[in-house]
Amino acid sequence: MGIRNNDASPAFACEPDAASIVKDAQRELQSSARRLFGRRMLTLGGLMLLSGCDLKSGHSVEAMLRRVSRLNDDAQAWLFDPHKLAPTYPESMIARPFPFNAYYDIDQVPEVDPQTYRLELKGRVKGKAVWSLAELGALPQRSQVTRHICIEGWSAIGKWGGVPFSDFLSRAEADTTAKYVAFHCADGYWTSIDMPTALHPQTLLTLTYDGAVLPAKYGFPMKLRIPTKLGYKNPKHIVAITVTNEFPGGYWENQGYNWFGGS
Ligand SMILES: Nc1nc2c(c(=O)[nH]1)N[C@H]1C(S)=C(S)[C@@H](COP(=O)(O)O)O[C@H]1N2
Ligand SMILES: [Mo]
Repeated sequence: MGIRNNDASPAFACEPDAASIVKDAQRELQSSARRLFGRRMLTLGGLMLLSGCDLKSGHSVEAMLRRVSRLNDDAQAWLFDPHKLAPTYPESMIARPFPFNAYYDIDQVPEVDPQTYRLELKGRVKGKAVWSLAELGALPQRSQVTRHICIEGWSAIGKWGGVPFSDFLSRAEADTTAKYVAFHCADGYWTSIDMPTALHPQTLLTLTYDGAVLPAKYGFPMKLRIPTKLGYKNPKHIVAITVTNEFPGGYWENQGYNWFGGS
């Protein structure tokens, strides 16, 4: 793991030079294998959060970059292997309150009416094409405590419950040999995933957060929770799911975020 930092790397006791740290980090993350979190993560706060280093407590830039780099390598190992499980955590580690994030402010969160709400299935699907919330709620549910990692430089542990997405796809008689599954959301957001990720045992179509109905800010009525993918691949307020062989892209992906959810 070569850190090409030719400058002396003093341990910053205080007031680190944010610009030079970010520049060093960019250099460190240059190799394609390390572009995991993309340009948008490279703020000082983001680096500090991801590395767990507090520069004010005397960590050197080099030590921080080494930790970011190791985290990227580790994260890639489980982000990209469709068979490997993401870590799960005890409930005592759940972040309270869990952070909200979207491409707009919290006062713009869409209001979805549970009575009239219908989930629409499109594309390469032979089974039931329209689902009410009651019908989704009647399917066998499971919950898991996992870490949500946002490319903007924060992560938090939360508990989501819902229907294993592979079960849902088989009930809906989806063509699981198709390449992609796309998600369209009530707020205009959209994203898409590869079929191996859709079928991953930890990918859940979630209806609850922390044991209660999924709150509006976290994606009512439904969020696809994929602990093996970065935050932007976890669509909230889903209204339509399309199984397709045509590359669907996504809201952030079309603006430069990596489609696979990583490098
Ligand atoms: N519909 C919709 N889903 C979305 C987004 C969004 O703006 N709209 N933002 C994504 C991003 S970037 C993140 S980090 C997570 C945040 O989820 P949270 O509010 O539950 O923390 O939602 C993801 N899913
Ligand atoms: Mo995010």
